[in-house]
Amino acid sequence: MSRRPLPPGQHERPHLERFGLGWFADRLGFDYQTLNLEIDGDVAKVGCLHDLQVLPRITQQSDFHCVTTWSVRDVTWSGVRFRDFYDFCVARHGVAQDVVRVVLHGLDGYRSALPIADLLADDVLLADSLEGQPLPLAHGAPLRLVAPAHYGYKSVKHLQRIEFLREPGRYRFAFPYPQFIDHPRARVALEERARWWPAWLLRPFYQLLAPLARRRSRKTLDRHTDR
Ligand SMILES: Nc1nc2c(c(=O)[nH]1)N[C@H]1C(S)=C(S)[C@@H](COP(=O)(O)O)O[C@H]1N2
Ligand SMILES: [Mo]
Repeated sequence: MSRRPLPPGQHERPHLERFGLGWFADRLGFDYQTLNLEIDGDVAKVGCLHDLQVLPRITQQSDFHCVTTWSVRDVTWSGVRFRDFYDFCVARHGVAQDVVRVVLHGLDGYRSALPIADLLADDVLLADSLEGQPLPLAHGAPLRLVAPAHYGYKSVKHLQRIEFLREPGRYRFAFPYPQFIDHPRARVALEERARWWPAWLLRPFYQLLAPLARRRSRKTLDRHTDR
């Protein structure tokens, strides 16, 4: 396997395990079998996407980096490029020309956002498959974002709604978590872990929290069927 060095402050874990913010870990009671992806915000025509078949499919391997300092190498995802989805939304829903930010909402109530420019990168996917299998509930069924150059908290799972915004000010990070933990770009290579706070200060703090979050995610998943 590849031996490219991991980004600053990251250590390797052997495989992807369900992980997330504690507040949302218990909220797995939604229907994850059917895709009902709302497209709204600054668009001419609000709508809902039920399948991705209209878009070209790709498979891609990438490393996954969580802000709490763990990374997994060579994860294989399939789905559609966000860029192709965006072109579709421009044509079908009339996304405003001057959209700057996109908010991604999960069925568990989680949300995060990225600048549109970051989402149009080659390696950003809307994934419905992991390691050749349909995306399991554990990892974001029915559909999730995968943005490998950004910390995992931008890769929103269980997508329910994609909101295109002209003004970034209208967005607030997943309540009740403080806004400062959500860096507007969260680029892994630049160690943009959070706003204002230096990465060296956050590393040990996050490292301490990671096992707790992992345990909570695993426990709640055990109460639901598909893994
Ligand atoms: N809907 C939703 N998406 C989410 C989260 C969450 O709690 N809810 N957690 C984020 C975080 S912090 C990480 S590291 C990744 C973990 O992805 P995984 O569960 O597939 O390992 O999902 C991200 N997307
Ligand atoms: Mo994370």
